[in-house]
Amino acid sequence: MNSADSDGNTTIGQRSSLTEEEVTFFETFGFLFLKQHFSADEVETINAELSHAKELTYKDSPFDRSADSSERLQRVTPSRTSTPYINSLPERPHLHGVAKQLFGEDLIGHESEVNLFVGDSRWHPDRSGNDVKTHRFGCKFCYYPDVLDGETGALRVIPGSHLPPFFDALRKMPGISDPENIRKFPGLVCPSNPGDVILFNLNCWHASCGGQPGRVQFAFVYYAAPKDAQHEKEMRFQYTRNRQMAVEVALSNGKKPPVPTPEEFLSRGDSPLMTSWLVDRRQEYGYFEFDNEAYIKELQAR
Ligand SMILES: O=C(O)CCC(=O)C(=O)O
Repeated sequence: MNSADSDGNTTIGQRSSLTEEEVTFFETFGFLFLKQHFSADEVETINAELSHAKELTYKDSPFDRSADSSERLQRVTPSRTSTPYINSLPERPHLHGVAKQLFGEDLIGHESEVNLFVGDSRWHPDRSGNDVKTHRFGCKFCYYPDVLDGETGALRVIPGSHLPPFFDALRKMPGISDPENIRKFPGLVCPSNPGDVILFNLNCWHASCGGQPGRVQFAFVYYAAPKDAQHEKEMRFQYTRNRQMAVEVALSNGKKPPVPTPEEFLSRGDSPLMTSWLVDRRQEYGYFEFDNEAYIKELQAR
C-alpha cells in the first residue's frame, strides 16, 4: 500500500515511475491521469495540513468568495513549519521521479502551490508570449482534494494540444480564451477523486467550469533545464512572466507586489535540491533582476 508515515515519509509501494505505455500516452496526448497516485494516508496528511494552512492564511482577512474570477489567484501559503508534508512533495519520488522520467534528470522544481479558485478557468496553456517553440518545456501535477466532475470544476484538457501545429492553431482560434466559450470547444473532462493526480505538459491547453468558490488545487510544477539557445530564451521569458504575474495578482488583490530575494528563498528551501531550484536556477535565468516599478509603470501606460 502507498502511505506516508508520521514523519511524512513515503513508504514502499508509492510508485515513482510510469509504464512505457503511460509515457507514450503522455507524449502523444500531453496529459496523463494518475489514479490514486496519492495514498489514503497521504490524502489525510495533506487534508489536515490544508485545513491548518487555510486557517492561518485567512485568519485576518477572509477568503473572497465573490471574486470575479480565479485570475486574482487567491492562494493558501504553505510553509516549512505549518505544512511540512505539502512543502516536501516536489522533492518526493512519486512527483519528482515521474517528472524526471518524462523530462530528463536536469529539472527545475518549484514550491508546492495551493490555489483556491473562484469560478471557471478559461482555455489556456501554461505558456505565454509570442515565441513559444519549445514543446517539452515542463509539466504540472494537479491534485484536487474534492470529488470533481465536468459540472463541478474538474480539469478538462484538449488532448494533443501541446504539440505544433495544433498548439499554434489553437492560439489563433477566435474566441478560445473567452470565459463564456469553455464548453464550446472540445475537451476531455478528467473527473477526479481524492488521491487522483492529473499530470499535463505545460503546453497542453486546459480549462475548467462549474467549480464552487474555494475549489482547491495543489499544483507541482517542473521545468526541464534548457537544452538549446531558444529553450533558454523561453526560460528567461518564463521567469520574467512569473514575476509579472506576481505583480498583476498582488495589484488585483490590493496588495503590495512582492520583491522576492535569494535570502528569502534560502530560508524557505528545505534541502540543497530545493535551494538550488529556488535560488540558483532562478538567479541563472534572471528572476531576481526583474524591476517591479518599471513593470507597474508599463501596466499603467497600457
Ligand atoms: O483547475 C482549474 O480550474 C484550472 C487550473 C489551471 O488553469 C492551471 O493549473 O493552470
